[in-house]
Amino acid sequence: GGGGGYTALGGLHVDSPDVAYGGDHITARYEYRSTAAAVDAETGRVTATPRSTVYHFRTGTRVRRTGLLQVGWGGANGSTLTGAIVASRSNLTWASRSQADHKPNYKGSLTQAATVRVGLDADGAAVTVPLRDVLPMGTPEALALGGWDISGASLADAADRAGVFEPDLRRQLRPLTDGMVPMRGAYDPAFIADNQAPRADHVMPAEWTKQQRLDALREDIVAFKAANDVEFVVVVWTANSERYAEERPGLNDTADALLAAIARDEAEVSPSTLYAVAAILEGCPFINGSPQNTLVAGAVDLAIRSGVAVVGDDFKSGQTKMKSVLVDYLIGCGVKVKTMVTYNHLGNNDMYQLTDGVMWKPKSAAKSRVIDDIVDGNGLLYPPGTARPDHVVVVKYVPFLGDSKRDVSEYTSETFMDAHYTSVMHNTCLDSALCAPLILDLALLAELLTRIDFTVGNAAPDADGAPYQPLHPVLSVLSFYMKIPRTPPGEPIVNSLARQRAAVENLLRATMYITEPIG
Ligand code: NAI
Ligand code: DG6
Repeated sequence: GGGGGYTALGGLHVDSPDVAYGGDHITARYEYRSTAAAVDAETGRVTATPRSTVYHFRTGTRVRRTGLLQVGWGGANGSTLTGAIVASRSNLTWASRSQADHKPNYKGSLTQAATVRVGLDADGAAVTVPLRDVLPMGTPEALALGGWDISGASLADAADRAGVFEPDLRRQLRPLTDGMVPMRGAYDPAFIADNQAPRADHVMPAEWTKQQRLDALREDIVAFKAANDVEFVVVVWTANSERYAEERPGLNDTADALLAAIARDEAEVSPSTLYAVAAILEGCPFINGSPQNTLVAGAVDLAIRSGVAVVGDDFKSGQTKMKSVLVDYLIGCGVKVKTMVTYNHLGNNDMYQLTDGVMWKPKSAAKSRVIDDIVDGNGLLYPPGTARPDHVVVVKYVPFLGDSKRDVSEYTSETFMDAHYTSVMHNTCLDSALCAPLILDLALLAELLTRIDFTVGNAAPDADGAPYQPLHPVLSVLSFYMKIPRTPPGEPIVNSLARQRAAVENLLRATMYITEPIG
């Protein structure tokens, strides 16, 4: 390519015999080129055989009127995303100490603020389009907003409590968000830290059984849909990190076992699993933004059986995201990472509840398992059976800092002739400003991805080929957003952020037969 590049904002039309724009659908025939690698067990020699698979994609063009139900709506993430969308709907502007006229925006969101390269124009300049323009996608402002919380604070009070937005913005948001009150939460003190008890003033009656709670959550979803005239709802868990629930055969290993466990009021069915089951039974994609095992095998089984999308686990927002870039860079350059010593300190309610050692366990595990495939992919630096990087993860609660998260990381590596190479990084950002755009993307992309179906093979379905099928309910294509990505059974996990981003982009490109390589 030649002269620079620019972003075109007028939409995208693909002019190809392989792409057809119908009334309700866009269909595309896509040739996917890959390579089969056969390794000779004795010599280790690899035989690479290029192969080509034809896919036919079909994307519904009508964006459904969509609602976003956040579990933990009155938390820092929930109130921050809500405030941003409400501010944008009302074109609010606000002042900070350093700037008089901030305008609402969605920086940090892949769908709203990132671009995709389409190709070169006649002058050799690279043309990009907003990622949201590749396929018909919903807008943040059109999302109907709601959710549950165990705290009865309105979204105006919740934003004050979170202390994320500037006071000027919170003052202007108040009349617009004071009437937004979460639905009462399914609270079980056995699953979150005791230090959350003082805020649990808005909960389902303690004597209710799990089945009653599940039924009530399902009724909440139905009522929300009717009240907001929405036809599609995405449910996102952005409530506190819970402890792990016990997993055992007969309790939660299959869909039937899990439903039976709820019916007999088993203590080990967590609140988050109840929300997940309610969402799945109501046909709503469920996204688990925290690290606990909400999506027990039985919940995943239920999702697959019901054909309802699930995404997990734990939003990958800050330090972990950076780790999956930096380690990829170092190892990708042939540098052997030996130690990663990483610290977080912040003072929001999420961190307060993680001071409980039991609740910290799942978070600690999630933060520690984020580079596995990057290390496994370099058997020169890390031969099988040899030591992996020594990875230390420390977090501390520092109330004065509120939502402002400090992340300090030190990576010590070996490079040429074993010279030591040490890299130190310090990031500061509002924890919720890192996370809110991820929740937004997940809601919009879940709506889009459940409008895409496909078939494999040369014959188009309308020419008696195989019928279209939806994407697998475990939406691993959204791994970009998750610390420990969930994948369909047998599918490997990808941790590298670049590869995860490419997966989103490649799927969108494939549905439109855009063949320009990413770069
Ligand atoms: P927060 O503590 O401000 O909000 C959580 C909300 O959940 C609270 O309002 C609480 O009352 C509510 N809640 C607790 N149990 C509930 C239940 N059973 N039903 C309904 N509501 C319930 O926390 P924040 O900062 O908003 O984070 C939310 C979650 O997102 C946490 O689990 C956190 O670990 C996770 N997360 C956050 C990231 C970030 O960058 N901010 C990144 C990765 C994960
Ligand atoms: C303690 O680090 C608080 C956590 O909730 C994190 O803010 C969250 O998990 C994000 O983690 P990370 O590692 O992506 O910054």
